[in-house]
Amino acid sequence: MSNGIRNNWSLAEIKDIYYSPLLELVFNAASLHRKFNDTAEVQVCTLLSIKTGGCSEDCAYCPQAARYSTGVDVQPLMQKDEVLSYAQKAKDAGSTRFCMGAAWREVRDNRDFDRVLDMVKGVNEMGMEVCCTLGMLTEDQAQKLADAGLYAYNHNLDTSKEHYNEIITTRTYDDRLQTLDNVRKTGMTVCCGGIIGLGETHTDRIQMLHTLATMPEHPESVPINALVPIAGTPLEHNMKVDIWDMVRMIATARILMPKTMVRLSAGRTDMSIAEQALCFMAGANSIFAGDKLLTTPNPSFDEDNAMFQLLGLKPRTAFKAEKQYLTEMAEA
Ligand code: SAM
Ligand code: DTB
Ligand code: SF4
Repeated sequence: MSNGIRNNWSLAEIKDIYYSPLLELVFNAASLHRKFNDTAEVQVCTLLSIKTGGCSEDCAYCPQAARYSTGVDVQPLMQKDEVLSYAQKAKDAGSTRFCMGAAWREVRDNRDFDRVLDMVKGVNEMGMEVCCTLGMLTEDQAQKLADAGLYAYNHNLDTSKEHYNEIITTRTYDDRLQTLDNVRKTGMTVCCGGIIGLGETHTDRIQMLHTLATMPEHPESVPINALVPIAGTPLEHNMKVDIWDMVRMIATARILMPKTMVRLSAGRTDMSIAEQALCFMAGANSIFAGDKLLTTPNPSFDEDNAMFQLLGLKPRTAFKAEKQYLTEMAEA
């Protein structure tokens, strides 16, 4: 707590922050952001779906769940060389983190996993922070990924424990927490956040933030996704997420977890530059770049470059936290 990072937030405290007057909330978040981070910097991550569609889970928002007809073509696991050439393109376009996603319920110990381990090694050797999101992991599988050079593992809570069963029934919240624990034990960084617009209440959002902010170590990155409603899924007619809800969520996350990378994730194609600027002001300091997320559209590199120029933002360099740590150690 001496470094200003707290893991003992109460629900009542979070509620007070979340419901504070909006401009006051943004000002407080922006002030803390300035204190803890370089506010001109935004981490640019690129996503690639390395195995698309045909997933056995029933996540009500997801275009890749086999049980909904969403028009997503099922694709087998990509070849390593093809993935590495995407990673190189992303690096050339200014991304410093490359995240590979698979529409799997969980990792299985088979040749596909061995191929993913090879991809992780390859991207790591290119000097990018490499991240995967592959579903549930055992501790042993997490260790194999860490040994291959995986920098971060993404596994979202998506919503509150209370609302979880309304969205997913094929696995439990505790399964999710167990995977996060397995990742943490290996020393890899944790990327864990959620989605707003699933039909949850404000209390659900507060509860999810409470779960994240009271973990023994805060996730190093917290993606905040706005639901991208997908035709054919149970949530296809959900209302568009209000930008003020997005700003409130980001600002609250920033205050609770001041050093965490808060990622303005899915939903940017529906936001103006002015709306995204408000999110950066409220403490967002990471985005997914490239014209596709996993299966849905995202602003192009060119559009984002123009936005960065306009707002005076610059991409964060790779492995910055580690470099800072080494400098501090050398100076101590
Ligand atoms: N299958 C793995 C899993 O579920 O952990 C990894 C891939 S999964 C697509 C990664 C995350 O994408 C989900 O946890 C969810 O937060 C997000 N996501 C999926 N569909 C979305 C949508 N339609 N709108 C917003 N976020 C979405
Ligand atoms: C995260 O929180 N959002 C990203 C990433 N982690 C894997 C995924 C968003 C997916 C949006 C729907 C799609 O493109 O399929
Ligand atoms: Fe499968 Fe992940 Fe989509 Fe759920 S979110 S259906 S686990 S790909």
